[in-house]
Amino acid sequence: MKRSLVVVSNRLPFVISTNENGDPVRKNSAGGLVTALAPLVIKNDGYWVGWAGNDLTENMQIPESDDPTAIAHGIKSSQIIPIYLSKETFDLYYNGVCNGTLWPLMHSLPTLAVFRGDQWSAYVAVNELFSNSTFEAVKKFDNLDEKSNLVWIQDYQLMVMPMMLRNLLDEAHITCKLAFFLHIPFPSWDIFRLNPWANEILLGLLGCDLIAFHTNTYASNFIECCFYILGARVDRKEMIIEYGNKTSVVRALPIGIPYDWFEKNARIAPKPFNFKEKVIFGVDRLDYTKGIIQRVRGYERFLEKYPDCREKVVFFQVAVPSRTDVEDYRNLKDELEREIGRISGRFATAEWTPIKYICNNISQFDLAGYYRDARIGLITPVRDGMNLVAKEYVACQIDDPGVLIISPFTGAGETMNEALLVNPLEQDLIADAIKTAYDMKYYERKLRMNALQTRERLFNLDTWLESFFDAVDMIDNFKKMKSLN
Ligand code: GDG
Repeated sequence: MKRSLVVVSNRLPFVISTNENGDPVRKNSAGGLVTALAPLVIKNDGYWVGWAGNDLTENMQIPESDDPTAIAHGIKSSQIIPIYLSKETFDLYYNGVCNGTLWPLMHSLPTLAVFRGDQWSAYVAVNELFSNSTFEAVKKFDNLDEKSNLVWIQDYQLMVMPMMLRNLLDEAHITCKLAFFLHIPFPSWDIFRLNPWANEILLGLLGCDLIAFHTNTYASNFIECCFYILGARVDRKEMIIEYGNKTSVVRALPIGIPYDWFEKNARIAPKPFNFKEKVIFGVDRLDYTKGIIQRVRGYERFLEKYPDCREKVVFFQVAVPSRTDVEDYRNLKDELEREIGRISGRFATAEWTPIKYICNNISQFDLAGYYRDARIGLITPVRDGMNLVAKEYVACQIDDPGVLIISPFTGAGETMNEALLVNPLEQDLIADAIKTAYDMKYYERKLRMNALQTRERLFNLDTWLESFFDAVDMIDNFKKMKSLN
């Protein structure tokens, strides 16, 4: 079924930069979200509202795509509604509130969060811009009375815009469902209430008909926050919230990966490692939530505790530079590099380096080869909404399967029960988990990996999209099921 659809996300599926003649060109973005949502916008002739980078100014035309291999190639410029932000506003909104306040708080690291009123005002103002632009996009729909009309808002950068948009749509008597997906964790009430703007965020989200999260834990944290902070009426069993005259349905809809793509490319990706040692592999955005420093120290403990394993393993960590405008992220990079240098200095021999480290982007195609050839996938965030890397590692274990070690403080860790689960904060446990994985016999690796693969193959990215649209189409039925107190 084709439906009228607007996707709203902080970033468009490409950034605009200017070529040597000063003309704007699209630079494609990769990543799970673009892979999932671009085909959806193309199929439905929908619109996409988002920011296209600092180079795009109001007098510029959005160019058409000149790269037929890009996932977003089929999205015409007429389907794009760009958001223009001054550098100063972007800094307050994105580096300030999104990365400096919400990111640490939502990952239950409140002491890293900075709360500043001027930044918050910019966040609200930017959300209003998004709301106004989305309203203009909705007005282009063929039928403004159609019940399947949908706006799908993505992630924590846009948490107050839903209620703004709901009010605009209601005043104009336009029929349109609003849905929201949060890609990061929703913390417990006790953490969330530390945010001085907690009420505004909850009220903003309650402008949606459907509010979806990766896990039941996040969904129930959100319901409890609405109950305790706003005093909303909630039905915990049916997962429905009523506040004023608005009713919202809450759901856990865990995201998956394009499984077949990874499995297929793992068969043809080039061989990345040319050493004989077993590879322990990690790849993450360089972010403090990913637990990279703790992981490196856990590996150090492994080398200390199991000296026989020295020179038989190499830990290969890829850290993708991220949010380099934010001081905490620059400090993290310095600290990580100091730790890697220290540990290498401590254990290296003339023939052997215990850690190899790349601080750069690598393509997902090449990554498929890294995953395939790593004996151990070591994925230990201190907190992570889902973590797609763990799922991608599993999909690429095509022949002699490796062992996944994962932190239970990730969305993925809640269901990947056949992996080795390890608390990322305890170095001894990381050391022991690496040893267990190192020693694990073929039949046990195969048994565990088969079970992990079966689940991820089934609950893949397409399944996620289907479950999302099933939930959207059931919203009106769900709302009737409430028995609120
Ligand atoms: C957020 C939430 C949630 C890896 N290296 C490069 C690269 N990758 C790809 C991986 C993977 C993705 O990036 C990373 O996904 P994660 O899930 O690990 O992490 P976040 O970026 O933090 O994503 C997270 C996710 O949203 C989805 O809802 O799982 O919890 O934090 O697909 O293959 N991509 C590019 N260059 C690289 O060098 N472009």
